[in-house]
Amino acid sequence: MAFLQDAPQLAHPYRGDRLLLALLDRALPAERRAALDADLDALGDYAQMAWQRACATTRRKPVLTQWDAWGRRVDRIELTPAWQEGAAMTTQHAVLAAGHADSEHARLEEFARVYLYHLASEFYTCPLAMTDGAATAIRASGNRGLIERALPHFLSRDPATFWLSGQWMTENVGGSDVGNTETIARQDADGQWRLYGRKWFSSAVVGEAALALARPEGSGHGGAALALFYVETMDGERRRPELVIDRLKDKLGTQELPTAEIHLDGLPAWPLGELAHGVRQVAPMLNVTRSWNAICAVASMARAINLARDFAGRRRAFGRPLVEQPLHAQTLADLQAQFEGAFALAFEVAHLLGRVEHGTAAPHEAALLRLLTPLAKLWTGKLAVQICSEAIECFGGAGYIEDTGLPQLLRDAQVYAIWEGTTNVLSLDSLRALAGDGLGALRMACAGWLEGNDDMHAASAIRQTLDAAARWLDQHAAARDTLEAGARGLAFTLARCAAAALLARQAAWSGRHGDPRPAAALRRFVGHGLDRLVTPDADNTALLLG
Ligand code: MFK
Repeated sequence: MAFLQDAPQLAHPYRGDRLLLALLDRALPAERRAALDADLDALGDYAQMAWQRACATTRRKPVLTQWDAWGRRVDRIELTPAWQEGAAMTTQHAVLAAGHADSEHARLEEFARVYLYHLASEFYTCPLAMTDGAATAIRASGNRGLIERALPHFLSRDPATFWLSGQWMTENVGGSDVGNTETIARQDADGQWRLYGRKWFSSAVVGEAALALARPEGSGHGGAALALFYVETMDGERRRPELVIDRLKDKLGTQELPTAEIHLDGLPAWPLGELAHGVRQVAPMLNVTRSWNAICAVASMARAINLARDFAGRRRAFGRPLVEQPLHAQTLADLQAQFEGAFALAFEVAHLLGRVEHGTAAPHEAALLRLLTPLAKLWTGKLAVQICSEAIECFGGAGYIEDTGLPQLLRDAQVYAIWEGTTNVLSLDSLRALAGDGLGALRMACAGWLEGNDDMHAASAIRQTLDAAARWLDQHAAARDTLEAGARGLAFTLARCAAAALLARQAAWSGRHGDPRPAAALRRFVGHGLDRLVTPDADNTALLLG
């Protein structure tokens, strides 16, 4: 028999993930750490099973049937197995409920679950993120009626009572610029608000509720005139007739996720708060879903590296395993160092979110969270594509073949840079955060994270780069177009500085526990450079686009 190559084997996503284990050991009190173990172990088992199942079955997409045989409109969506298992997995392992528990560690404990569940869930985590965001925005609104009505469902630990919520913002006229929203909210004779319009990307159409932006009839143009509404989609077992599914999207990736185009034709709706400033009211939701986006992006990196590293031990070329080939080993180590930085930043956002929500954060940390959330989202979104691309190249031609399961990693990763705001939209959002005291908060935080660090080269590189970023901001603060043109470079620079300082904190802790690997990751990460600042040249840009 001719040579047959062994397939890569997925190491246990929880028990084999030294980063997650070390983070939880460092950050959590012993009793909380121990209580978390059973859920994480089970989610890791599920992830391993789901990977084997995906490798052994032909992939399917959800199917929309709009009409039954007798001409009735039914809009029935048949879901893939992981989606059918989603409510049970979510509630059994308290994926959402954990994040709203009464503890400063609640969000960290939630996002550890999300990290393990995400890929196995086949992006069921997308509507989960929106449900989590909806719970957060409704709580922030202080609307007692909606809090009592919706949160017990969104945070349920029982699949029979669990509800998913969507986030209906995007319309044909605006994905980024939602201030153009055309959906109208009209009050009927009984005082009931009803929504009329078309939503262009609805990823939780199988859910039971949604938060939707709409323009109350007669209010003006622009974002400030929008209001935020809560809607329910079901009437008992049937989808409400005022919600019409036009079609499912045919997407590059996330193909198990039934993303729909929908029409609202008088769907009953309830305002969360005042009938204006809907974008401000939906912001708590956006910041939560952007945190999910960052954690899910690092989950994709972890999966790609997990498989590429396993394969490097199984595959021989030119007389030895790939892992013993100096250039291949160098490539894998570079991926590992970038991943460790991204992991540290994404999970810091998660932990910080819980501490800010719980009221135990230091005074500067609310501004820090406001800045780190877009930074983590935009940087991890881009890095996930790079890492997944490089990792599938580590398999040579096999990485390009569908039924290895590897191309899907890259196709799916592309969504992280687009969902919840593109890299540029998030870079501009980081300018909003910097207009407050974001940079001061970041500098203070980095100083704290560097305490106990003994890598003087790394510490000096971080400080010098933060100084350069501060000078860049001062220099361009008054020239809005220049500031915006350079916003992406600034955001990447700040994200890399934060990640390096967080790696230094982890390296100091791990060093005391006998593990030198985080210190090695820090050296390599800083070696790749922190400064990504650019000096925008408007004349040059105009010539190139002319
Ligand atoms: C598995 C992974 C999980 C991921 C789940 C993915 C689900 C994906 C499905 C989707 O729905 S994707 C679509 C997501 N769409 C977006 O994310 C919209 C992208 N566009 C933006 O984020 C724009 O920046 C934005 C719409 C917010 C701009 O709108 P405006 O109206 O031009 O904003 P403006 O006037 O600057 O801000 C309005 C208010 O909101 C201001 O407050 P004030 O009214 O008090 O002045 C802002 O400060 C505030 N604001 C804006 N962004 C904020 C924020 N506040 C806090 N945090 C933010 N991020």
